[in-house]
Amino acid sequence: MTSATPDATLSANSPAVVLTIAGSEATGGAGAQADLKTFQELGVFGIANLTCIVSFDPKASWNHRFVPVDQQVIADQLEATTAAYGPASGAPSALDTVKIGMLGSPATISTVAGALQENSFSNVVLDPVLICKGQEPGHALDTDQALKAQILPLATFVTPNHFEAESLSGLEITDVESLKAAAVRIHEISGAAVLAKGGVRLEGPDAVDVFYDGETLEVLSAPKVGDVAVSGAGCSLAAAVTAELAKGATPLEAARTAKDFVTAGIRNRVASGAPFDALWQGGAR
Ligand code: PXL
Repeated sequence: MTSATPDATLSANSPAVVLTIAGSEATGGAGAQADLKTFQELGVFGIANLTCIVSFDPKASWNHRFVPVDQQVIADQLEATTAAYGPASGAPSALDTVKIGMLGSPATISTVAGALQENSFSNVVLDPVLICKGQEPGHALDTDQALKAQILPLATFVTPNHFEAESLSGLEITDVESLKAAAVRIHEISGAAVLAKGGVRLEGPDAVDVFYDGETLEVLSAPKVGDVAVSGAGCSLAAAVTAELAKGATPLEAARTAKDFVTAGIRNRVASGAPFDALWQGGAR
């Protein structure tokens, strides 16, 4: 097999290439499926390398049945993807932007941290999935600690929800002011741009998020659509940030576009028999 050589005729119309390293969520609301749909909708070429498979259990309160992908298989996927599209591949639109979703175990965190270190990507967007909606906080402290120690320092952009922002900052978040303080703290810890999400967890008529990158502190606000969380909102928000960064947006522009994308997707959500409806990535069409 011959290797790909740079081809100028490809460059004009060829999309940016982005990778999500994430879990499969079988019903298609969250995880890698939400990421790929978001990537397609925003006009980038999406790749998913799977870390785990989550299948909710309708016979047991929709609990999360979690199966990790074998470590060697995760490493193989990353090897194939970076060889095909990574900086060393010679591909004209090299893969430079990566999203990290659910990793799920300390072993997977080490495997993924190794791949991030080997391939200096310009943009590493971390959705620090500590727990999923409906799960109990603190069920996997070793995984949470490994994520903070090994992946957070490699992130350039991080999108914690209310619970994750409290966990990463060590601060209690009860209102917009404390959400701002948490975003600043998480930036200080990580050096990353931060989009901290209040979502439906903070009281008031608006779903409020806070962006902070060390210079600009901006409150992003949109009217709440109901008071119940929607599956895939966090994944799609981080995936939209990823797509926009890959297309050349600044972190603040990416955050604003992602917020609008998610708001439209929640307004046009898909009803589900699971406890949460699913965000529709085509909602802004
Ligand atoms: O929404 C967080 C999330 C991310 N990734 C996977 C999930 C979930 C929540 O269910 O299953 C694979």
